[in-house]
Amino acid sequence: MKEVRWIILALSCLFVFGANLAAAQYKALEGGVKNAGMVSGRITLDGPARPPEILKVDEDVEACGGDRPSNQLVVNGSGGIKNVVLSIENVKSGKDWDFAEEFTFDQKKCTFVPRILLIRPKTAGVVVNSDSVGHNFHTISKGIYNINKKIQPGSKLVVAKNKIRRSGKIRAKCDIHSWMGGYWIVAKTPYTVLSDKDGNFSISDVPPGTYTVKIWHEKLGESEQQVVIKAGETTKMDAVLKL
Ligand SMILES: [Cu+2]
Repeated sequence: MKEVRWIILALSCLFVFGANLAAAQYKALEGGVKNAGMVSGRITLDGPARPPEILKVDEDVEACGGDRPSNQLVVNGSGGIKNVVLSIENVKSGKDWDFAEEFTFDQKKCTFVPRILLIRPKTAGVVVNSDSVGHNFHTISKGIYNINKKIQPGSKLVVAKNKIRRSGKIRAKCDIHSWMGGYWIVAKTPYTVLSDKDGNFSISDVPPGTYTVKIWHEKLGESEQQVVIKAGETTKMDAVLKL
Protein backbone atom coordinates (compact mmCIF):
# COMPACT_ATOMS: atom_id res chain seq x y z
CA MET A 1 0.00 0.00 0.00
CA LYS A 2 2.83 2.33 0.95
CA GLU A 3 4.56 1.71 -2.39
CA VAL A 4 1.40 2.58 -4.26
CA ARG A 5 1.21 5.88 -2.42
CA TRP A 6 4.82 6.65 -3.27
CA ILE A 7 4.22 5.82 -6.91
CA ILE A 8 1.17 8.10 -7.00
CA LEU A 9 3.18 10.89 -5.37
CA ALA A 10 6.06 10.42 -7.82
CA LEU A 11 3.68 10.43 -10.78
CA SER A 12 1.97 13.59 -9.49
CA CYS A 13 5.35 15.32 -9.23
CA LEU A 14 6.20 14.28 -12.75
CA PHE A 15 2.84 15.54 -13.97
CA VAL A 16 3.21 18.94 -12.31
CA PHE A 17 6.80 19.24 -13.55
CA GLY A 18 5.70 18.27 -17.07
CA ALA A 19 2.87 20.80 -17.04
CA ASN A 20 5.32 23.51 -15.97
CA LEU A 21 7.66 22.60 -18.79
CA ALA A 22 4.79 22.76 -21.26
CA ALA A 23 3.95 26.20 -19.92
CA ALA A 24 7.53 27.42 -20.48
CA GLN A 25 6.38 30.43 -22.33
CA TYR A 26 7.64 32.95 -24.77
CA LYS A 27 9.50 35.83 -23.13
CA ALA A 28 9.68 39.40 -24.35
CA LEU A 29 13.23 40.74 -24.18
CA GLU A 30 13.69 43.91 -22.19
CA GLY A 31 14.96 46.67 -24.41
CA GLY A 32 13.75 44.95 -27.56
CA VAL A 33 15.55 42.75 -30.07
CA LYS A 34 19.14 43.55 -31.00
CA ASN A 35 20.32 42.93 -34.60
CA ALA A 36 16.83 41.98 -35.69
CA GLY A 37 15.93 40.86 -39.18
CA MET A 38 12.65 40.11 -40.86
CA VAL A 39 10.94 37.69 -43.17
CA SER A 40 8.42 38.66 -45.80
CA GLY A 41 6.83 37.21 -48.88
CA ARG A 42 3.66 36.21 -50.60
CA ILE A 43 1.34 33.24 -50.33
CA THR A 44 -0.40 32.21 -53.53
CA LEU A 45 -2.75 29.52 -54.71
CA ASP A 46 -1.56 26.93 -57.19
CA GLY A 47 -3.58 26.87 -60.40
CA PRO A 48 -6.10 29.24 -61.92
CA ALA A 49 -8.30 31.51 -59.81
CA ARG A 50 -11.70 30.10 -59.16
CA PRO A 51 -14.83 31.94 -58.09
CA PRO A 52 -15.72 31.59 -54.42
CA GLU A 53 -18.33 29.12 -53.32
CA ILE A 54 -21.79 30.70 -52.90
CA LEU A 55 -23.29 30.22 -49.45
CA LYS A 56 -27.01 29.55 -49.31
CA VAL A 57 -28.78 31.76 -46.78
CA ASP A 58 -31.95 29.90 -45.85
CA GLU A 59 -32.67 31.24 -42.37
CA ASP A 60 -33.59 34.78 -41.22
CA VAL A 61 -33.11 35.95 -44.79
CA GLU A 62 -34.52 39.41 -44.12
CA ALA A 63 -32.10 40.20 -41.30
CA CYS A 64 -29.13 38.32 -42.71
CA GLY A 65 -29.35 39.28 -46.37
CA GLY A 66 -29.31 36.83 -49.24
CA ASP A 67 -26.89 34.25 -50.54
CA ARG A 68 -23.28 35.38 -50.46
CA PRO A 69 -19.83 34.34 -51.61
CA SER A 70 -17.91 32.41 -48.99
CA ASN A 71 -15.01 34.30 -47.42
CA GLN A 72 -13.25 31.12 -46.37
CA LEU A 73 -10.84 31.10 -49.30
CA VAL A 74 -10.27 34.61 -50.62
CA VAL A 75 -7.90 34.79 -53.58
CA ASN A 76 -7.09 37.97 -55.50
CA GLY A 77 -6.76 38.28 -59.30
CA SER A 78 -3.12 37.19 -59.27
CA GLY A 79 -3.51 34.26 -56.89
CA GLY A 80 -2.65 35.94 -53.56
CA ILE A 81 -4.45 34.31 -50.62
CA LYS A 82 -5.90 36.36 -47.78
CA ASN A 83 -5.97 35.23 -44.14
CA VAL A 84 -3.15 32.72 -44.20
CA VAL A 85 -1.67 32.40 -40.72
CA LEU A 86 2.14 32.59 -40.65
CA SER A 87 3.90 31.93 -37.40
CA ILE A 88 7.34 31.41 -35.99
CA GLU A 89 6.82 29.31 -32.89
CA ASN A 90 10.28 27.95 -32.13
CA VAL A 91 11.49 31.28 -30.85
CA LYS A 92 11.93 31.42 -27.08
CA SER A 93 12.33 35.16 -26.65
CA GLY A 94 12.19 38.31 -28.72
CA LYS A 95 9.99 41.33 -29.30
CA ASP A 96 7.21 42.40 -27.01
CA TRP A 97 3.64 41.46 -27.87
CA ASP A 98 2.18 44.11 -30.16
CA PHE A 99 -1.33 42.62 -30.25
CA ALA A 100 -4.50 44.47 -29.23
CA GLU A 101 -5.24 44.52 -25.51
CA GLU A 102 -8.87 43.62 -26.15
CA PHE A 103 -10.58 42.10 -29.13
CA THR A 104 -13.95 42.59 -30.82
CA PHE A 105 -15.50 39.79 -32.83
CA ASP A 106 -18.68 40.91 -34.54
CA GLN A 107 -21.65 39.20 -36.10
CA LYS A 108 -22.91 41.39 -38.92
CA LYS A 109 -25.48 40.33 -41.50
CA CYS A 110 -24.96 36.85 -40.11
CA THR A 111 -21.26 36.79 -40.96
CA PHE A 112 -18.38 36.80 -38.50
CA VAL A 113 -16.22 39.91 -38.71
CA PRO A 114 -13.32 39.37 -38.97
CA ARG A 115 -13.34 35.88 -40.45
CA ILE A 116 -9.97 35.18 -38.80
CA LEU A 117 -9.24 36.83 -35.48
CA LEU A 118 -5.64 36.91 -34.30
CA ILE A 119 -5.17 37.27 -30.55
CA ARG A 120 -2.74 36.37 -27.80
CA PRO A 121 -3.56 34.03 -24.92
CA LYS A 122 -5.56 35.37 -21.94
CA THR A 123 -6.85 38.38 -23.90
CA ALA A 124 -10.23 39.76 -22.92
CA GLY A 125 -12.76 40.79 -25.53
CA VAL A 126 -16.35 40.89 -26.69
CA VAL A 127 -18.42 38.94 -29.18
CA VAL A 128 -20.91 41.44 -30.52
CA ASN A 129 -24.23 40.76 -32.18
CA SER A 130 -24.94 43.71 -34.51
CA ASP A 131 -27.88 41.89 -36.12
CA SER A 132 -31.60 42.08 -35.48
CA VAL A 133 -31.73 38.31 -34.96
CA GLY A 134 -30.14 36.14 -32.30
CA HIS A 135 -27.05 34.04 -32.90
CA ASN A 136 -26.02 30.91 -31.08
CA PHE A 137 -22.32 31.47 -30.71
CA HIS A 138 -20.49 28.17 -30.44
CA THR A 139 -16.74 27.59 -30.23
CA ILE A 140 -14.89 24.35 -30.76
CA SER A 141 -11.32 23.89 -29.51
CA LYS A 142 -9.16 21.48 -27.59
CA GLY A 143 -9.98 22.98 -24.21
CA ILE A 144 -8.74 26.46 -25.08
CA TYR A 145 -12.06 28.27 -24.92
CA ASN A 146 -15.31 26.41 -25.39
CA ILE A 147 -18.66 28.16 -25.21
CA ASN A 148 -22.12 27.54 -26.62
CA LYS A 149 -24.39 30.48 -25.94
CA LYS A 150 -27.19 32.47 -27.47
CA ILE A 151 -26.42 36.14 -28.01
CA GLN A 152 -29.55 38.26 -28.31
CA PRO A 153 -29.94 40.90 -31.05
CA GLY A 154 -27.88 44.01 -30.30
CA SER A 155 -26.31 42.28 -27.33
CA LYS A 156 -22.82 40.96 -26.65
CA LEU A 157 -20.92 38.24 -24.91
CA VAL A 158 -18.02 39.31 -22.72
CA VAL A 159 -14.92 37.11 -22.73
CA ALA A 160 -13.13 37.83 -19.47
CA LYS A 161 -9.36 38.08 -19.22
CA ASN A 162 -7.64 34.68 -18.82
CA LYS A 163 -10.62 32.72 -20.21
CA ILE A 164 -8.70 31.96 -23.39
CA ARG A 165 -6.28 29.66 -21.69
CA ARG A 166 -3.50 29.02 -24.17
CA SER A 167 -2.36 29.18 -27.77
CA GLY A 168 -4.06 27.18 -30.49
CA LYS A 169 -7.03 27.36 -32.79
CA ILE A 170 -10.64 27.97 -31.83
CA ARG A 171 -13.29 27.39 -34.46
CA ALA A 172 -16.34 29.63 -34.29
CA LYS A 173 -19.75 28.71 -35.62
CA CYS A 174 -23.39 29.59 -35.16
CA ASP A 175 -25.88 26.83 -34.52
CA ILE A 176 -28.73 28.84 -36.06
CA HIS A 177 -27.03 29.97 -39.27
CA SER A 178 -25.08 27.04 -40.69
CA TRP A 179 -23.10 29.17 -43.15
CA MET A 180 -21.42 31.25 -40.44
CA GLY A 181 -17.80 30.28 -39.84
CA GLY A 182 -14.58 31.72 -38.51
CA TYR A 183 -11.50 31.10 -36.41
CA TRP A 184 -9.75 32.63 -33.47
CA ILE A 185 -6.03 32.08 -33.77
CA VAL A 186 -4.45 32.29 -30.34
CA ALA A 187 -0.81 32.98 -31.10
CA LYS A 188 2.04 31.21 -29.35
CA THR A 189 4.48 34.05 -29.99
CA PRO A 190 4.11 37.63 -31.28
CA TYR A 191 5.76 36.40 -34.47
CA THR A 192 2.36 35.45 -35.82
CA VAL A 193 0.66 37.34 -38.65
CA LEU A 194 -2.08 37.05 -41.25
CA SER A 195 -1.50 37.54 -44.95
CA ASP A 196 -3.27 40.59 -46.40
CA LYS A 197 -5.80 40.65 -49.25
CA ASP A 198 -3.01 40.25 -51.81
CA GLY A 199 -1.38 37.36 -49.99
CA ASN A 200 1.52 39.43 -48.67
CA PHE A 201 2.93 39.11 -45.18
CA SER A 202 5.89 40.23 -43.14
CA ILE A 203 7.15 39.25 -39.72
CA SER A 204 9.46 41.83 -38.21
CA ASP A 205 11.90 42.20 -35.30
CA VAL A 206 13.06 38.60 -35.38
CA PRO A 207 16.31 37.74 -33.58
CA PRO A 208 18.90 36.29 -36.00
CA GLY A 209 18.70 32.52 -36.30
CA THR A 210 17.17 29.61 -38.16
CA TYR A 211 13.47 29.12 -37.72
CA THR A 212 10.51 27.14 -38.94
CA VAL A 213 7.66 29.22 -40.30
CA LYS A 214 4.30 27.49 -40.00
CA ILE A 215 1.84 28.24 -42.76
CA TRP A 216 -1.82 27.49 -42.04
CA HIS A 217 -5.01 28.15 -43.91
CA GLU A 218 -8.37 26.81 -42.78
CA LYS A 219 -9.14 25.23 -46.14
CA LEU A 220 -5.65 24.58 -47.49
CA GLY A 221 -4.12 23.02 -44.39
CA GLU A 222 -0.70 23.33 -42.80
CA SER A 223 2.84 23.34 -44.14
CA GLU A 224 6.24 24.58 -43.02
CA GLN A 225 9.30 26.33 -44.37
CA GLN A 226 12.73 26.90 -42.89
CA VAL A 227 14.06 30.43 -42.89
CA VAL A 228 17.37 31.96 -41.87
CA ILE A 229 17.08 35.41 -40.36
CA LYS A 230 20.11 37.67 -40.55
CA ALA A 231 20.73 40.94 -38.71
CA GLY A 232 19.40 43.94 -40.59
CA GLU A 233 18.21 41.87 -43.54
CA THR A 234 14.87 40.81 -44.95
CA THR A 235 14.60 37.15 -45.85
CA LYS A 236 12.23 36.38 -48.70
CA MET A 237 9.80 33.53 -48.25
CA ASP A 238 7.06 32.72 -50.74
CA ALA A 239 4.75 29.73 -50.65
CA VAL A 240 2.38 28.19 -53.14
CA LEU A 241 -0.53 26.31 -51.58
CA LYS A 242 -2.65 23.67 -53.22
CA LEU A 243 -6.37 23.09 -52.92
CU1 LIG B 1 -26.16 33.10 -36.35
